[in-house]
Amino acid sequence: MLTVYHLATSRSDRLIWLLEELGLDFEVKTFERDPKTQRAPEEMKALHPLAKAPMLGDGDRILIESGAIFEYVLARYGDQPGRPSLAPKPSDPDWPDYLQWLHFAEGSAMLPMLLDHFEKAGLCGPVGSSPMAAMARSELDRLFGALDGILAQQEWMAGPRFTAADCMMGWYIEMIELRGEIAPYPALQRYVAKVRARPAHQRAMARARGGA
Ligand SMILES: N[C@@H](CCC(=O)N[C@@H](CS)C(=O)NCC(=O)O)C(=O)O
Repeated sequence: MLTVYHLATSRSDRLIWLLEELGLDFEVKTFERDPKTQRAPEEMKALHPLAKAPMLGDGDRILIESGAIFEYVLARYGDQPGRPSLAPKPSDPDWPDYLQWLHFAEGSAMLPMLLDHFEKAGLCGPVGSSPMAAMARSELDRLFGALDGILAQQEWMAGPRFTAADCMMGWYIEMIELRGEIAPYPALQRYVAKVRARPAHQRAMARARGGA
């Protein structure tokens, strides 16, 4: 049985979503953030010294790092009869974009969003005073505009069909909406609506928020 060690209100939403899309059996063990630091609680350190969410438990292995966990799940459990194929094959014309967006989500997209978040939370000195603020903002504006342009041309991140790259990037694009910054981007708005209409996404969010 696969176990998602899930930190409430975190990136681990997207792993629960992937497993729901694949129709796999799994359990979710939810941890609350430390109320003072907002960091992962001590109990997660007992599972993995880096205490990062998501963590995936499979037998006696515990893995961290979303992109690696996605590749692991898709390679080991994804390509089986009766399961939707969410990872294009290298011979598929969508494969390069799939691979790029699967890893872009954590490799590049998160950093400016986190910098902006920490800056707004006052962790970089008085709000608006850090040179990082302008850098993060201009990077985010460029990124949101680019994603909007891409999704104005195609249905999903890698092309015409939904792939695991949409679980990685879809969570990020939902963050744009949750931050109240999606209004200038009509294609991103349409994309979020499509993501939220997916039954697997709805089941996943119910589980991530504490349902079964
Ligand atoms: N790139 C990593 C980032 C992991 C990460 O920083 N996760 C956050 C949750 S959104 C976390 O565990 N924060 C708690 C902490 O660092 O103490 C991944 O995608 O798995």
